[in-house]
Amino acid sequence: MLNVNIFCANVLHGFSKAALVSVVLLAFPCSAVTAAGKPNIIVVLVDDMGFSDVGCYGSEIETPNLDQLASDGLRFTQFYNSGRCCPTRASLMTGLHPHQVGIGHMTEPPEQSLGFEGPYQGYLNNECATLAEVLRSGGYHTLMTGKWHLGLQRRECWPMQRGFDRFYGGLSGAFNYFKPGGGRGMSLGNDPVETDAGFYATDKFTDVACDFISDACDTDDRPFFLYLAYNAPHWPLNAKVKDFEKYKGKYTAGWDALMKNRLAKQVELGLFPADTAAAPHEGPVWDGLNEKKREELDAIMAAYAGCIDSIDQNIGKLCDHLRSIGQYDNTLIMFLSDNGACQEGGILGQGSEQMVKEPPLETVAGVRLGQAWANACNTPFRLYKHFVHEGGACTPMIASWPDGMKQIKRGGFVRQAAYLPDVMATCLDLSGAKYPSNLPPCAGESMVQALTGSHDPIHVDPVYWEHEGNAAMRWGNWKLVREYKKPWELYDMETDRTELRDLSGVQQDKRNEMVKMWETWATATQVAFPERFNMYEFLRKKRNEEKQKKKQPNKKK
Ligand SMILES: [Ca+2]
Repeated sequence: MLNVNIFCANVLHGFSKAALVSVVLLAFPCSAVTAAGKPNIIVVLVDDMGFSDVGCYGSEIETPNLDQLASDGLRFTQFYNSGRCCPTRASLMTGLHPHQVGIGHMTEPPEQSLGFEGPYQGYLNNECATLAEVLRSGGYHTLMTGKWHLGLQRRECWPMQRGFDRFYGGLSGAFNYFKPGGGRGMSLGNDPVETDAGFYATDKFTDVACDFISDACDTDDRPFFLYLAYNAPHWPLNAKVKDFEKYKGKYTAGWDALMKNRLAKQVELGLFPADTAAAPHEGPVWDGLNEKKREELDAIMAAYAGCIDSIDQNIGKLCDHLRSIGQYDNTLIMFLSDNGACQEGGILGQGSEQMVKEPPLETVAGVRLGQAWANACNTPFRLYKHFVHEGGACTPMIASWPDGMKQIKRGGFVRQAAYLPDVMATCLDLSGAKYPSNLPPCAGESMVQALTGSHDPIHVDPVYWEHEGNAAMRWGNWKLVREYKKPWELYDMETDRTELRDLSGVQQDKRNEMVKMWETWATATQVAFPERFNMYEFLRKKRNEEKQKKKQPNKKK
């Protein structure tokens, strides 16, 4: 539990020490002071953004507002998500592993139910509590805008039924930024709503979030929890033309140059030691591509950069709003991405300048980043979305809370490893809310000590991941990791953050010990292994079987 003195100091900021003591003693029972001093909590989740894509993590993309947030707070150097949209949301929202809450692989698609129950059912089960449910019980207003993606077909899984007082956004996964459609529209509360002509998802989610915050603060003195889940920069990469134009022509030197510049900036920022070796780019060689292709690739990357620039503009708008109503200093803002940059869409992605300027609407078709750029966006790490190597599952994580961080030097780094369930543990710690005793225990540890200056490890016990057969475990500086059907690899993260020197051969005892531990965890967590469960493979098989049935005429006796 956070020290009550910090809360008292927050509430009574500006009073003399003597006055403070007498006010506390005379006017408030201490519990009331504690309640009034609880910080607001905002979790901003972005979608498919790579490790090196914001300025304060090495990017050339202009993100002055996120950089300011980092200057006002701390940046985590080893914060892990779950490598993919749905499992990350499931774990972030519940403080548990995705398999424990029914989203062991993905959320069922809008048009189709999977037809079974269990760890891979594809929607949030009742064996968990959401951040909103927990924080509401702790006296918070609970607000959400943006992408939900934890169960579309079942009303009982929607935000309003899972603890949120107010919701505006998309219940599904990917959607169009300008004109969502095709079964992937917007809802207000529980009701579908049309979008205006000027709709742009990133702007709208922020504007509505600011309105929700104002309404909550006008209602009473209770703190608020906001979950702001942008769909950007997920495909289709619907950048506004002005944001796209700002970056058009800046990527003509290709991915190797981008990686080199970003790593140099990361070293300069102090994120990584100077001798850090970046994982090599998987290719193809930029100069081997023809000029037209390179132009297209420049446009694709500029569209992606434009989407991130727009996120940053909106973070600026959100922070300005908080300042204008006097809530910025006592708000813990956590900013992170749900997985590494996204390679879906082929090696070279999809799209062109024309497609950016005349985007298809009411569809998820459009510009996609592709593997070669995604690889570079996760500099200096290996792999991308879907994987739990560092490029897939390590995210920028900025945490700002000026009132709570008064005693520390802000603008620096939290170098301890942490992961998604820690957000629930932190919220419990800060809010004093009770976690339901009839549910599986929260899988996270509170980050409050780390946020207030401690360098002690957040995790002493190991933490684990699995997503479509890709698997990992972190235990101190050791990381055990594998791709589906490939051998386990073992890395010393203290000396080899970029996973380039596999020690599984020379440290066989350590490898074997950790494999055994991972398997014990996986069995207890109902993870499908060694054969994975993959929802898309399952649906394909089901469709083929149905086709076969239709082909065979009914033989009557
Ligand atoms: Ca994602």
